[in-house]
Amino acid sequence: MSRAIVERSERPLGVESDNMVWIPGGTFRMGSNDHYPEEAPVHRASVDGFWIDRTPVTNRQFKAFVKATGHVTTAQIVPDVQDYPGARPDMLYAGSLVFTPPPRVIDLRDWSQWWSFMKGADWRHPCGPKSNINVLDSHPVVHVSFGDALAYAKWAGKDIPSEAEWEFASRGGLDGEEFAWGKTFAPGGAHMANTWQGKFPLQNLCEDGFERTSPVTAFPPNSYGLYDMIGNVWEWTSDWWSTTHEADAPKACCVPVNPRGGREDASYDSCMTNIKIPRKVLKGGSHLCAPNYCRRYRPAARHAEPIDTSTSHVGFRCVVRTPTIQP
Ligand SMILES: [Ca+2]
Ligand SMILES: [Ca+2]
Repeated sequence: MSRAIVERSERPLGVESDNMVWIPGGTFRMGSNDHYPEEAPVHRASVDGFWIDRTPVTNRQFKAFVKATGHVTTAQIVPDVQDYPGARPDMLYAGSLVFTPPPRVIDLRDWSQWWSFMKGADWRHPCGPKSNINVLDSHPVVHVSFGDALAYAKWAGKDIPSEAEWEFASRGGLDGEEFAWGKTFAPGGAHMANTWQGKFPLQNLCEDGFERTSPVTAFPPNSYGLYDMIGNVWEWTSDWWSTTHEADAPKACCVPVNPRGGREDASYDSCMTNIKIPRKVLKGGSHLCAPNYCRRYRPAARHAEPIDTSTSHVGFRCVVRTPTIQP
């Protein structure tokens, strides 16, 4: 299982943390033809080797970053009306999207029933102004926009993974498999990731032990030794959103190397005509992914997120692409 893991003996320049894993480069089948249309078509992609954080960035780590830099997150800043033409003035306050189970659901397509833009919700107050992270040091940081994630990465001497890097790492060498751990969602009945059991969004059975986020090593790692690639929190990638993947290359020689996703100007939400915020690709699903609503607890799954948006179920992890030091 650990054949592909190179640890402490070969550390890249500039990386001081032990909490990264070397992912050898390779060619893999990216995407899936068996689920949502945005995951198709399956196509070959190649990535060079890179280091990736073993876990999502935790509250403990983000706290150190904020302490060192004084960084103020997007959720803590009152939005500028010029950036949001047509927005209601009473909605322009500092806050973030918090999952709030509704008393009933009329239409599962209307996510505003369970997402509330809550004043005072931010990374230190994940469930709103009266909540805190006092016992959540080892949980993933949430309520971070793409800019917040990138600022952390730069401070740490790292970067945000591309979608191809993220998906390659999440597969753990199990090329083309449905799940990051193999063919079966819960092998032998064991939960391999923090997802949602029961009928979303009204009934959370918590059979995996967690209603919301979980400590980042609570579930088994994949074959590369990476925790929480699937579930717990969605993770930012640096690629602009595209509604489908490119077609598979006709010949092996033409397989894209280190592909970088779509174009910024094609990433906008076509349903939002007055506000143009580009969108990045999120990967891995979260603790809110449920069989009846969002079966995105798979490496191929992807989701579009505006770069200024933060929520209680989105976090990130970082990569480093510098070569290794030869021992
Ligand atoms: Ca759960
Ligand atoms: Ca995750």
